[in-house]
Amino acid sequence: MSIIRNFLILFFTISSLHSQSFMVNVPARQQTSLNGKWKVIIDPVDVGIQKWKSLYKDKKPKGKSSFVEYSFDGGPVFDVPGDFNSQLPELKFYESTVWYKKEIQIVKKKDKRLFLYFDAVNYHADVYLNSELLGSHEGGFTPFQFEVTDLVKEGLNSIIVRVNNERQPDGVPAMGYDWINYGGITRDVRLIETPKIYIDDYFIQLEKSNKKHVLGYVKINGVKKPEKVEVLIPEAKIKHTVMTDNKGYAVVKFNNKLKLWSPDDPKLYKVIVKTATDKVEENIGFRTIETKGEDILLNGKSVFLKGINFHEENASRGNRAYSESDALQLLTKAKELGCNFIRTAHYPQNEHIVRLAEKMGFMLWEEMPVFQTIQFKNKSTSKLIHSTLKEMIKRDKNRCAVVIWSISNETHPGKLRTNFLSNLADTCRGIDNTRFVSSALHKYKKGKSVMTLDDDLIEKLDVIGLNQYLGWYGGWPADPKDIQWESKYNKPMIISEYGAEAMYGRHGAKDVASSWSEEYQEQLYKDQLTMQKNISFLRGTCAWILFDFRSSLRLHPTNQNYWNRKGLLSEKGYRKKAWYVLNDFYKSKKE
Ligand code: GCB
Repeated sequence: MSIIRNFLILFFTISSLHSQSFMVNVPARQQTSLNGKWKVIIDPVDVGIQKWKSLYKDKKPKGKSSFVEYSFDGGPVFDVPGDFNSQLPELKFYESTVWYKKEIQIVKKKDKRLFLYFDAVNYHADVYLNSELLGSHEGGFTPFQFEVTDLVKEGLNSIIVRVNNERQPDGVPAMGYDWINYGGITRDVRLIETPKIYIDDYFIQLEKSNKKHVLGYVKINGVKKPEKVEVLIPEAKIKHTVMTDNKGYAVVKFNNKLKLWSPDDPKLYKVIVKTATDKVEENIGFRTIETKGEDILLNGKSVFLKGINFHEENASRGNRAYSESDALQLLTKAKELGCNFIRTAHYPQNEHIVRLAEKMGFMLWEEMPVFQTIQFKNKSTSKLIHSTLKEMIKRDKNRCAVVIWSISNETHPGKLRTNFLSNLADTCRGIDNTRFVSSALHKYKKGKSVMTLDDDLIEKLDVIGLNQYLGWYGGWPADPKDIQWESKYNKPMIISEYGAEAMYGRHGAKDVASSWSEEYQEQLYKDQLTMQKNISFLRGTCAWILFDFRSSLRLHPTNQNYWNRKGLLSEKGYRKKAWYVLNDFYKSKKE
């Protein structure tokens, strides 16, 4: 069975077409939402992809002696966007294939182009239009699109998507990760209409370390000769006009004293990008972020990042977060905690979160799903990591709130990994040098009371990220107030994770980890803050984690029951005692 399966996967990988690179700023585009109800077929052994089954053909019986052993009619209907795991009880931990189908009426327009655009599908998507394969996309947290201008029919069209979320050893992430592998069409789906020549991409941000100079580019799709492009910021009276080259590319650069974005004053300007045939607009902020020795400077001023981690999950519903109101719920709690910084662990989260975070005044650490056991030596994994990095940066590079691109989480030090991630850091800077490159590391030399940073990858990072669970995994090696941290790197460090599990409402001994009590977690936060006070190069912390979250790794029947209980809030949003410890600290800590 597995030989046949591997063959089929190979066959489809070779024969399938890839999705196209997507356009930026889709919320601003003329579009028809394809969200809503989609008919589905649950395919636990992935039989629908086999040639003799060809489920995407959506066959109907013809004549008296014919029958078909599947049908989209009469089966379940799922919400899109939405993970499939939470839409039927029997799919709670499901990791295989679900086929989705939606029919749409299309009126073709002569001067327009049409794109089928998926904000994200977890994990592997094969997309069919009227039973023909448009292409495939791998990776659960970034957008992809297909141009369908010449492929759609006048009238009724059918879209079928095979979604498979089976974890793969060579996938990104790979096998073991501490969250629910929510599969499905987890984010918005859109049919986007553009003019023949349209604005495909632009990068409009301040040049690195320069508070007055905007430096970027615009790319126009569909041009055969130079096109005029205007970048307008009406409030600042900016009208910048450039000509593209023959391929539609133009450098954008101008000087202006714009008011700078910061968490205290998250100023955004309406920016309009215009050509003879197309126009898009969105709110963009401007700021600088740089390091100076062990300091982080935002707009030239030293800043401490008061952070929290969260997953893209609505904990009270127990499913993937997908809407603006989900984003608001997460971000409101982070505000109440006193944060100015969020690590959107462990993958690029949806645009609702990123855009709203910027509006509400949070700096963001955005991370690649390169997690622990990733297979760096595998060629296809390497290719996928690089394409995901490009997709992440492409989508969010105009969000000034994003101050850190994190290239990985807790990968095991070694020559291969360090070389790979060093190259990835270079690639990342090559695409966007206006932000920090970081990584959440987890290996350091543990002495009795002296902890020493020691990971070759740090040489390649602007800011050190460190996950350390002193007091939880392995207990405290010494009294927290006596623990010293040493670094030879002369770089700022952010503690990207620390924490402990506690059941909301459970009370017990503050020095017994297995009590799973609020008191133990509360004491751990006090001890961590005592220890952290002595780290001279610490410029930010990111507690793990805002809400309790669902995880298939957490098996204890009474303490966990498939939940990771490290939340400062229970899944219902009730505050545990540790919340108040961190809240007091953030309130008293100057930025
Ligand atoms: C980690 C991981 C995170 C886990 C967390 C934990 O180091 O980065 O994904 O959820 O620890 O709770 O153990």
